[in-house]
Amino acid sequence: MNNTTLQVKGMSCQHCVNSIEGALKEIGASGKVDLKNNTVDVTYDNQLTIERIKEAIEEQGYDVL
Ligand SMILES: [Cu+2]
Repeated sequence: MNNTTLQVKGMSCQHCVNSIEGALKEIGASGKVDLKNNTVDVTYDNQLTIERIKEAIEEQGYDVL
């Protein structure tokens, strides 16, 4: 398993948390949003790439820094 923490811009409430964590789950990753630090902690296996993960978050309307 790979683990990475991404800085994500635009997350503000529980809706954002659900959108992002849901989108990550959909592609087979597991994400944990930290609203206070504007980060998403992502765990994923080698079937996925960091590019795919960023894309899934950006598709929800957030900017990955
Ligand atoms: Cu929100």
